[in-house]
Amino acid sequence: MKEIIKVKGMTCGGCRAGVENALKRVAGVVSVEVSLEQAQAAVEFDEKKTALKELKAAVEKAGFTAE
Ligand SMILES: [Cu+2]
Repeated sequence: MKEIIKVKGMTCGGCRAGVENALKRVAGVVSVEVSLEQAQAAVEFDEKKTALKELKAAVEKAGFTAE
């Protein structure tokens, strides 16, 4: 399935890459597209292996706010 996560706190390409890498490291994530301009991450994942809650936790752990 695919979900859009609102990400607060990204200010540059480094932040964008940080969020992207944090999400890609989560088992079950198929693809990640992070937009700095739109302050969001589009994540495609296998819902049998992970959940939206876990994806948001990964973003938070990377130092950003996920909504
Ligand atoms: Cu940055």
